[in-house]
Amino acid sequence: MTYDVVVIGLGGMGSAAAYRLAQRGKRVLGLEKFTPAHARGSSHGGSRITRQAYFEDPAYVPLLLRAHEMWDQIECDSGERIFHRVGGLIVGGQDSGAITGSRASVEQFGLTHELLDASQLRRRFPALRPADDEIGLYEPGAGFVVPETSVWGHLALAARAGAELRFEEPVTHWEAGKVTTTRGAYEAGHVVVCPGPWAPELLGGLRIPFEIERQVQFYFDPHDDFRDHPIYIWDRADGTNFYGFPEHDGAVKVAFHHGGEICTPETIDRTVHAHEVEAIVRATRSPMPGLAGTFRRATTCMYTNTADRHFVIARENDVTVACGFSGHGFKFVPVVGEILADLVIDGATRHPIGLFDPARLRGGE
Ligand code: PYC
Repeated sequence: MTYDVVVIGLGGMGSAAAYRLAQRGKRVLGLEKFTPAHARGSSHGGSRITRQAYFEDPAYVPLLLRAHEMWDQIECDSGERIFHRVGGLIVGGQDSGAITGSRASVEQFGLTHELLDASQLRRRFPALRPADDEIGLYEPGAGFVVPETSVWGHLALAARAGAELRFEEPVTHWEAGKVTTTRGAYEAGHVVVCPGPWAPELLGGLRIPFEIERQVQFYFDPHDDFRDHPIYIWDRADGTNFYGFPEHDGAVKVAFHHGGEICTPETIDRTVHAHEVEAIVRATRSPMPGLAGTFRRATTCMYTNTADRHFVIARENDVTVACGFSGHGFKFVPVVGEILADLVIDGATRHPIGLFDPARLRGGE
C-alpha cells in the first residue's frame, strides 16, 4: 500500500507528527511496535514537567511559548485534560547551572517569574527546606503534562483526521520510500522516524552516538500536603539533582535527573531495587522531609541522550527524524509535531531548530 507519509513510532513525538500531517491533508500511516501509550519507552509515568524558564538554553524558549499555546489547543480539540498549570520552581545555589540558565531565559524573553530567597521559599512552600544560600526561581505558568493522555489524545485526533494507525507491528527494515514490518511492506512518499530509545537500532545511518539511560520514577504518599504544589527541579550542591510533582493520581512522583545506568530497551533492568528507593529517600530527606512518606511504587523509563543533551530534528531528502530528547523533550511534543509536519510538507519550518542539527554531533563534518 502507498502512503504520503509513514510515521515510525507513535509515542509522544510520533503521535503528534501523525496528527499534524493528517490534519494538513496527508495520507498517513502510523506504525507502533507496542500498544498505544505503552510503558516500555519514554512516554509514560503520569507526568512530565513543562516550563519556559529554560536553563538548558534560551534558544528553546520560542518553542516553549508555542508549545504552551498548543497544549491548550490540543486539550480543547481532544477534550482531554493534559496540562496542569500548577507553577514551577527551580531551586539551587545562586551560581548553579539551573538558576543561572533559568535567569538567562527569563531575562532574555521577559518571562513572568519571581526570585525567592531561602526564607521566602520556606514561607511560601513549607514542604521545602532549602539551605540558607539556596534560592528559587518561581514560574507561575509552568506545570506538568500527562504523557499518556497526550499520546491517546494525539492518536485520537490523528485517526479523526484520517491517519491509519497500526499497533503491535514492529518495523523490521526501512529505507527512503519503503517501510517493512512484521506484517507487510508499505510504500512511503516520506518516512518520519520518531524512535525514542530505539534510536540506535532504527537510526544507525545517522552516525550519531546516542546513550540510552535507565531512569526510575518513584511514587510516595507524602507526609506534607503536596496538593497543587508547583513542580520543582532541585540542583543540589552535592550533585543530587532531583525533580518532582504535586500529588497527582493519589501520589507524589519524584526522580533523579540523569545518573542512571546505560542500557538498551532490551537490556534495561525494569525491576526497581530497594537500594534505589533508599537513595531517593536519602536525597530528599533534608531538603523535603515530608515528601517521601510511604513508598507506593516505582517504574523505569529511558532517556535517549545526545552528547550535548540537545535534540536532533532534521530532514534529509525524503526522511525526517526527531530523536535524542535527552530527558527534557516531552513538553515540546505539540510543537515538535508541528515542526515535523512543516519539514515534510514545506521542506522548512518557521521555528528555530538550528540547535538540533545532527551535523554538530558527527565529529569532523
Ligand atoms: O523536562 O524539565 C524537564 C525535566 C527536568 C527533569 C526531568 N525532566
